Amino acid sequence: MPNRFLFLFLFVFIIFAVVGGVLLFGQDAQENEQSQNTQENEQIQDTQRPSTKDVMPKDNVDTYTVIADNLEIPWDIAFLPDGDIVATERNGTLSRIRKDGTRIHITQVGAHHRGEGGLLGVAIHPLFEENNYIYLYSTQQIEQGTINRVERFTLHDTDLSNNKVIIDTIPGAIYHDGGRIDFGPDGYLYITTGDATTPNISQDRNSLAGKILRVTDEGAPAPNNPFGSAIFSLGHRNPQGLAWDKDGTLWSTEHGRSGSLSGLDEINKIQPGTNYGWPLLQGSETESGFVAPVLHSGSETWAPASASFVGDTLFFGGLRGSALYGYNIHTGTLKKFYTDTFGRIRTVRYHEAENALYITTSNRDGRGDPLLGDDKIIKIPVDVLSM
Ligand SMILES: [Ca+2]
Repeated sequence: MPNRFLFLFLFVFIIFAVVGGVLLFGQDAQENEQSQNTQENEQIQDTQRPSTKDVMPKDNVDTYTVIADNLEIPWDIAFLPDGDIVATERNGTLSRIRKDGTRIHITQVGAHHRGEGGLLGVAIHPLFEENNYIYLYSTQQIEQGTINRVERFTLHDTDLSNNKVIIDTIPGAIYHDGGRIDFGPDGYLYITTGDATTPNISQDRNSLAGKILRVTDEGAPAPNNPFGSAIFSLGHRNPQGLAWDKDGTLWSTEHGRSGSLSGLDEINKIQPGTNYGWPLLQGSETESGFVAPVLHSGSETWAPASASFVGDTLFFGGLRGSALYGYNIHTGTLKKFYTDTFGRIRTVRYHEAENALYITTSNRDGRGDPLLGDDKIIKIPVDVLSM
């Protein structure tokens, strides 16, 4: 019965095609799917794979304060000079949280909220007290397709106005939209962009995707950028965290590959003009002209999000890892705090005057199990985090 064989052949072919498709294009799965110890993963692991120490801060119950709750996928927060907090939610909500916890709706930013896109990063100008400048990163749907954009506004109390586009048409997609923005110690604005599900674009110096960008507060390429464009570094998959150590060196967290081979999340030390490998090199694979991460997660998946330095420790949120991670850049120790306590953790911002970390949960993004009152902004005193 040749028809039967043909059917069987077609069936097997379709199964292989589907599995192959998931491996190649399962971008969404980075935070979602269970990783497997496949042969390929075993081969790629090496000395850089950390041994994660699980640490529960002493007297866990009293170690934190919920600053705000019932948010929907808070994506980023920033501290205003007067002590208030500005928070973005991915659906476009921008709000201001007073020191007493009162939350005031500023506006609904027109953003294309789909998949990992929407209203993402927020940054406050270092001279906010003089110019009231605030910067927002959002996904937009335009005639040519999905893009990401950084805009500058002025914020007077809860009045947002004077919109100016700083950088436009960063390639966007349903996944891998980058989105973190922050001012560096050099006074320039740094922007992370994802590969927008087109991996090779990260190697293309003519594209803003899969990069870390550096621009002036007006959006022009920073004067001493390596290629005379907005690009600061390249070869990134989906960098999500930006933080500067006390020497002023930039560090970034980045999501590794997804699908059933999920893992190889990275911590990179960022130097101008440097190529971090994606999609040509992964894990600690090396080749002349590329730089491997300082640390990667091996077959584990952290799905690392926003990051902040406290002394020598780079703290970062883990989405899939459902923990607050601390990596000491001098000792090389990686510790996990509050594992499975708050669920998925996205934002981590250090408040120097309070010596506290502010973190946000991301349990309502369709990939977690919302807890009572989710999502939340939570304050953790640094003293309870023993590094
Ligand atoms: Ca890399």
